[in-house]
Amino acid sequence: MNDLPRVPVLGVARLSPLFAALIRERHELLDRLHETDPAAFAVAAPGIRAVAAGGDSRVDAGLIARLPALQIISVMGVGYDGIDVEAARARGVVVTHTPDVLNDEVADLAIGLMLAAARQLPAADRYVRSGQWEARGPMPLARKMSGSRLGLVGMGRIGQAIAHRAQAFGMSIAYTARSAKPGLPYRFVASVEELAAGSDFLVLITPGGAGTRHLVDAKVLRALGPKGILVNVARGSVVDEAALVDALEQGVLGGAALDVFEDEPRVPARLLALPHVVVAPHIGSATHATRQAMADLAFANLQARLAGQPLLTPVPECA
Ligand code: 8YV
Repeated sequence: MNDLPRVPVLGVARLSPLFAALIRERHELLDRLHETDPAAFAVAAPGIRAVAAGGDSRVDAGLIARLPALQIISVMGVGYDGIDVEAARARGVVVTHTPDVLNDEVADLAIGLMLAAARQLPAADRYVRSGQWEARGPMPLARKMSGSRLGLVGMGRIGQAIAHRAQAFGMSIAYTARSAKPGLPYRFVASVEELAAGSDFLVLITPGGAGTRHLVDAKVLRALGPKGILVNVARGSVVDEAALVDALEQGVLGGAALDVFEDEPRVPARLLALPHVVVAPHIGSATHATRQAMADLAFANLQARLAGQPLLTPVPECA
């Protein structure tokens, strides 16, 4: 594939610099040209063969329609809910993503957020730094995680990696998914609300998109209850964020640890004002090693398509 000709590749918003660097070595990267210079984009569009995106990028039918020579939308991310896969498929454009290479990383973060929320680690850090330890003595007592009940919303590859880790904490594990996964040693529960009612931690690791929008609503949060902790490492769209803020403010829900939000990078001020909320800036896969592995896989998919070779990891709809 080293002898592939250089082609114009359109980069869309939230493209990783690691993926961008790989593209620049072999191709001409037009980074957000459709947004920054519409006149130049109109000239370049007929020649664009590939779109490079991130897991949280948007590529809609309108953009796809303006790219008549497009062959691939390569997403550096496992999630691709921002991509109009139907519009792409209808045009013979394949969509690829980067599953598996980030399973460990996202699962590690989920466990980290569970511990952070249960043991109040960010608050503990603030307690020492602000001098409160010296001034007031010991911090209020926290919650035990080991041996508690974990409910997983989603039992795909990352969900299974989280469950595997949770077993080492002696947690009892139940999950909900579209259907029960045969062969797994975890209890299947058909509804999210029922799962929440029987969980101390409700961890979300399900794809985003229309099918899961606001799956976690006021009723689910009430079922999780005043001692329950919500952890979201999936997509912000899975949770009704306004209902979450209300539930936390009113003590209907015990706490939350969130890596994703409905309108990233904006996080509601009311959420940030709550002491029993732990927040992170969408860092599920954000380590050097994992982001490089994702970039390498996204680039390999792009090159394979341009060379007419089999794709490594097409999204299921394009497989
Ligand atoms: C990153 C993600 O946001 O994989 C995903 O679906 O959300 C994340 O890993 C992103 O894709 C990095 O480019």
